[in-house]
Amino acid sequence: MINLTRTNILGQSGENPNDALHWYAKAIDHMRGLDVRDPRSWGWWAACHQYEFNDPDLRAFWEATYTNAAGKQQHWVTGVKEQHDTFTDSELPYLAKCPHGSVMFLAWHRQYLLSFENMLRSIITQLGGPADWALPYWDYTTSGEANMVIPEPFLNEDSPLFYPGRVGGNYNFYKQSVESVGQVEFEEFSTKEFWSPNSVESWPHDHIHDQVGGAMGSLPTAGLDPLFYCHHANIDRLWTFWTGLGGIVEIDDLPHIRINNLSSNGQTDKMWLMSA
Ligand SMILES: [Cu+2]
Repeated sequence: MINLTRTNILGQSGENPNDALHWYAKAIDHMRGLDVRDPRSWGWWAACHQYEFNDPDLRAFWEATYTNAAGKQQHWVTGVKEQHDTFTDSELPYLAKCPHGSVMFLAWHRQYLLSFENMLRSIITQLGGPADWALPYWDYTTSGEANMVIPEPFLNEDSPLFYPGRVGGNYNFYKQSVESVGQVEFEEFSTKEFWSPNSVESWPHDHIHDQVGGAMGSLPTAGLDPLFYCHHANIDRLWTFWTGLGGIVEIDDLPHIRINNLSSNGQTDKMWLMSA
């Protein structure tokens, strides 16, 4: 069995083939060239989370361009048409599934990241990368000041890790983030009655989204920014920490409708597994 370990992006330049970040960038570069309806494309995974092609401001992120290695302007996501023409009816059940503000927030993103990571690993091994590749995480909580800004490799406009329109800033999240990983009941730790302060979803999750800004600042575009997946890898890591702290899990009194929604809404890993 292969051991898969997610690594901290701190100290990874993206230039060193021994770094997870290096192969992350290579996979992104490969995925960008594929049509949004291809489950191996960058756009598909962003759309799996959420999408919106009608609003002109949001659409601009889906239509952002970059200069490819040959010096030609190319779209990050190709194949975006009108809102109702982009995907077929059989594809729609797998898209726009992010359950923010619900008790499924952490679990859904955990499976989403795992499936995304498996997909990228299959691309990375095809590109000659390591068979034990795992998603690197952005630890703005415990790595000190250097990780509380947008990490350097993501700022290089020539890198596939770049995405236009980020606002930047300095996120002094250490104290608040660690405070949120406490011994509280799961729903309180996770969402605390939908977005109120001091749940892992509102702080640091939402604050990182808002303060990075650009595509990361809106739900229907967040998955377009390569930093998004490193952010969520850290949120998933906080959940693991919380579990290790002996977090109290009481699921008996959860409304059944939420659990039922998970399967009846098509929020299964069928498509993700098929595509991995
Ligand atoms: Cu989400």
